[in-house]
Amino acid sequence: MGHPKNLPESVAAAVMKKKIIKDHFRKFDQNGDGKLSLRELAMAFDRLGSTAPALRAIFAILKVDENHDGYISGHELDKLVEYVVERGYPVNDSLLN
Ligand SMILES: [Ca+2]
Ligand SMILES: [Ca+2]
Repeated sequence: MGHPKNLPESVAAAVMKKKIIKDHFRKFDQNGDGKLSLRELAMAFDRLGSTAPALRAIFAILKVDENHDGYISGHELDKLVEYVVERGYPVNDSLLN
């Protein structure tokens, strides 16, 4: 069996990680329209350390753009966060700067 004592801590860490990622992407909404364009996404992925940010942005939009408007907005952003977590990008406090 695992270590139940550690569970709350890891859950908290996962929540914090998602919050950092979400804040990170929100920061890259540079024209402030509440949506992430392909270009804004690419810049955000670049900052995350992606080796092919433009390509990654396209994949991300294909994966999470539910209303097919070509932008990430609303709860699509939460799906984007899940996608980024799955990809396993290194997420740490340096993204907050
Ligand atoms: Ca925008
Ligand atoms: Ca959309």
